[in-house]
Amino acid sequence: MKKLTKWLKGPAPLAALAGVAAAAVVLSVAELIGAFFTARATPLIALGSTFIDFTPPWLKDFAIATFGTNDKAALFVGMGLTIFLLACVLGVVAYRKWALGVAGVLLMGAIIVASVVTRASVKPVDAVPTLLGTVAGLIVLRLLVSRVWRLQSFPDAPADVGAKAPARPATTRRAFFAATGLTAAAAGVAATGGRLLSAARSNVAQARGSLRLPSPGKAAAAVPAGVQSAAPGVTPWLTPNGDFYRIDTALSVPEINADEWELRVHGLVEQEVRLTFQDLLDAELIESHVTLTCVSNPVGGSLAGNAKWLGLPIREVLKRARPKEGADMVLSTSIDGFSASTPLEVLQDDRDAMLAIGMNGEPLPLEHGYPVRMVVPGLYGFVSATKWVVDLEVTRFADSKAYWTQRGWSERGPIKTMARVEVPKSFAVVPAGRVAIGGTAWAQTRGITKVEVQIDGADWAPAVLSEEASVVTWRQWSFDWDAKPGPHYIKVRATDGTGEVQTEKRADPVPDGASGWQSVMITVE
Ligand SMILES: Nc1nc2c(c(=O)[nH]1)N[C@H]1C(S)=C(S)[C@@H](COP(=O)(O)O)O[C@H]1N2
Ligand SMILES: [Mo]
Repeated sequence: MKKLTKWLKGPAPLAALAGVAAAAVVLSVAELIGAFFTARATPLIALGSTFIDFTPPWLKDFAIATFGTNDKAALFVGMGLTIFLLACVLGVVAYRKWALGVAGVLLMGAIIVASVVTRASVKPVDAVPTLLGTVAGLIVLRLLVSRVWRLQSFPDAPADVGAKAPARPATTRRAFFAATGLTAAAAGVAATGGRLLSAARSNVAQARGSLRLPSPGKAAAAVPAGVQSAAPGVTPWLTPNGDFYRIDTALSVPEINADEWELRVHGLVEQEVRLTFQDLLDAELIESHVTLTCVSNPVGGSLAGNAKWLGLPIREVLKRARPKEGADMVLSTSIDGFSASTPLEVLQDDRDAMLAIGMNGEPLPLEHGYPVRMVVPGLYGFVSATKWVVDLEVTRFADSKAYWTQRGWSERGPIKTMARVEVPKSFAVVPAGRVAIGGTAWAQTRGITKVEVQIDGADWAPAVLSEEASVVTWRQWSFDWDAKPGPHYIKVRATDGTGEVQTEKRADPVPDGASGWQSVMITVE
């Protein structure tokens, strides 16, 4: 305790504060200058993205289970804390031994530069914001630390390196705090300015807003009336774009000019093909409702969404490229380096896998892949739904591994049959009498032919199925229940179009999707 008080009264907290102010300068100067460079090349985004790339499957799963789609916010908070602590340490080190402090800052700068230049589609000049930020941070660190050296209250402070002895004009704590405060304020202004500047310089959102989608050559099959569950409170059958789950590794949403977008189709093909956005607009497009599902979705989870997609069947593109004998996979890659391995035959059969440009009648939202993404019925997104797609390589599973496969997930990802209870919610308290139970089930490409409900371990009873729009969309259900007071357990399971009952066997999302029956506990009063 005594030690702590002594430490607090000493120079260390001031030096740590100097370190934090210097770190703020590094980041904010880089942010400001970064407005003129690739967005994904600013230190925080590049470091965070690199961290994500090194994330093992269990940690990704833990992050999604704990923070859901706020996992990115959680990452930023974690990074902020880490940087804060490192900055404190570097400040103290710089105070004690300036040369060591400089070495530490340069090392940090080098790490950030390495993480910037190794990002996909980032040019070496994109290191400039970080380099200038590091220089500015060093200057500020020097200015602030030298003030701590010159505080009279610390007579045993290290010598002011580089200053001509005995020039050590005294300064006051007040002057130190004023200088630090000023630095922090300037960093705040620079960071905000950088944000505003990059927002103003980006016109991709604007271009998307004024883009008019062509009408499809083949319209989507009519959606029958009655696809919606009869139970009130079940999610809408068609997911609005704003509510559609978002899962990706992109800390900063890639901004691609549709005019500059180009897809290269190459690898084991007779004919390399290049497609522009205009080629897509001019092509014979199709529209179709498809339910997307994330492999990380836990039993009963909400990482699934159903939308009407507009796009070009990938089959047509592959026809032009003519895959060679022996090819069995297409590796699709996005502008930011994510990749997915999709079986070649799945992209050639009649399930209408597509290069999508429209979602529910609008151009793709930026965070859902603008201007072009893949949509493949029946496969989890991690092996099929590449957003911001720019490259299709026809290859073989034996020769290439996709992003998540390199990180311990499966190389293929057919969607498992799943039924979910949405009302009543887990741990809900409901009045006795008639209770409407309801939810959604899916088994894309096989379809759902039965959903059954089991209450408190009694016999399985069939639920009422809502209309089926197609085998590649989810299907809703409802179940009327005469609820008696007390605690109750509701279980649900689905049967797919092949007659197979959803497995009871519990599996974690890693490596190829969660399985098991959802069980919901509720209380009836
Ligand atoms: N470029 C890119 N595309 C991606 C991903 C990604 O991380 N980067 N994630 C995939 C995963 S895991 C899923 S589940 C779907 C989610 O699509 P959505 O965000 O539009 O719902 O996108 C897929 N496409
Ligand atoms: Mo996913």
